[in-house]
Amino acid sequence: MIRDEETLSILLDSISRFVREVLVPAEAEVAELDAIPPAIVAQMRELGLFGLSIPEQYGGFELTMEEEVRVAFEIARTSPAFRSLIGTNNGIGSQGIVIDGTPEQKAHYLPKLAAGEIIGSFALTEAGSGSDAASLRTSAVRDGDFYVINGSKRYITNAPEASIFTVMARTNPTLRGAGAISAFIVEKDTPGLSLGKIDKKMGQQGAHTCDVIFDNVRVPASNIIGGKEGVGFKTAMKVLDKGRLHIAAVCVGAAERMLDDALNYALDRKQFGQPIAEFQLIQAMLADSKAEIYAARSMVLDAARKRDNGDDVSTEASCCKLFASEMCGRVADRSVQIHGGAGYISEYAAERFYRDVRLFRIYEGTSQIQQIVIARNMIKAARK
Ligand code: COS
Repeated sequence: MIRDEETLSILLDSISRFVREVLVPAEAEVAELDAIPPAIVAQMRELGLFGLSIPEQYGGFELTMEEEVRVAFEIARTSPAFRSLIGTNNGIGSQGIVIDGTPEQKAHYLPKLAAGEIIGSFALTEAGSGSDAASLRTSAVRDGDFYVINGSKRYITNAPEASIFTVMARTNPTLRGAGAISAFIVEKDTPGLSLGKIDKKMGQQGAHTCDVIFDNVRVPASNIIGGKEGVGFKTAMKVLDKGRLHIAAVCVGAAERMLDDALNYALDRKQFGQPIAEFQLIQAMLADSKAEIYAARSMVLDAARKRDNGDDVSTEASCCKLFASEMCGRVADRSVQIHGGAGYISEYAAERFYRDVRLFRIYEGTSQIQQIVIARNMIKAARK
C-alpha cells in the first residue's frame, strides 16, 4: 500500500544514491575490516534507516509492508552487512514490541530504536534449539516483581552492538512446547548478561553474531512483552512472518545487483573475439536469472500488499522466503560462473556475494522450515 508515491520515490531515490555513492565503494573495506565505518553508520542514522518500520508517533517512517519491501530492494543492492545493521531495528529486534508491546514499552524503547540510538536484537535460537524453536530451554522464573533468566542464546545477530534483546524464555520450565514461552525485553547492562566471542562466519563480514549468556539475570516483570506470560512464541512467529517477507525482498535486491555485475562483466569480457555476452550459453544464464528475479519481485510485492490489506500472510511470507532465497543462491552461482576464473577471486564482488547470500537460505527459518510452514497451512486449510 503506497500512501504517498511522491514521498516514497524521494526516499527510494535518496537510498539508492546512498547505496551507489557511499555503500558500494565501501564494500571491500567493510569485508576486509569486518566492520562498518562509524561515519557510514552516522549517515545511515541521518537517513532514518533504523526506523523504517517503526510507527511515526515514535519517530519512525512507519512504512507499509509494500513500501518497506521496495526500500529493501534498494538497500540490498550492496553488501548484506549494511542491511544487517539496520535489519534488526526494523525487523526482529523491534517488531515484538511494535506488534505486541504495551504502550509503556513502546514509548520507552521505540523512539531510541527508530533513531538508531540503540540497536535491538532478537534472541530465540539456542545451541539445542534452532528450527525446533519451541524446544528452547532458557528459563525465566518469577521472583516478586522480577523474572530471573538463565540460559544461553546462539548466533544472535547484532548482539555485540545491541543495547536491548527480545529474549524468548520458558516461564513455566516444567511445561514443554510453545505455550510456556514468554518474550522479554532485556537490557544489555543487566547484571549476569554476557556475550560470547564474535562468531567467525562464511560471509557477511561487517555483520556480527555471537552467543548471549544469561546467568541469573533479573528482569523487571514489566518487561515481559505485552505484559502476558505464555504468548512469547506467538509473538516470535508473528515477528518472523514479517521478517521473512523482508528477507525475501533483500534476496531480490541482492540478486539484481549480482545480475548487473554479471551482465557488465559479460559485456566487457572478450573470448573467441567477442564479448562473452554474445554467446547463447551465457545468455541462458542471464535470462534465467532475470526471469527468476522478476518472479520473486512480483511475489514479494503481492504478499506485501496482502499483508497491508490485513490478510494473514504466513503462507505467502514462507513462499516468498523459500523461492527468493533459493533463487538468490542460483543467481549467485551463475554470477560466479559468468565471471569464470575472476568469479573465484576476491577482487570481484561476485565471490563475496556468493558467500554472503548463502545465509539467506538459512536464517529467519531455513528453506525446509518454509516448506513445512507452507504445507502445514495448506493441510490445515483443507481440513477446515
Ligand atoms: N503467527 C501466529 N501464531 C503462530 C504462527 C504465526 N505465524 N505460527 C504458529 N503460531 C502459533 C500456533 O497457532 C500455535 O498456537 P496454539 O498452540 O494456540 O494453536 C503455537 O504458535 C505453536 O505453533 P506450532 O504448533 O506450529 O509450533 P511448532 O513447534 O510445531 O513449530 C515452526 C512451528 C517449525 C514453524 C517454528 O518452530 C519455526 O518457525 N521454526 C523456525 C524458527 C526460525 O525461523 N528460526 C530462525 C532464527 S530466528 S532469526
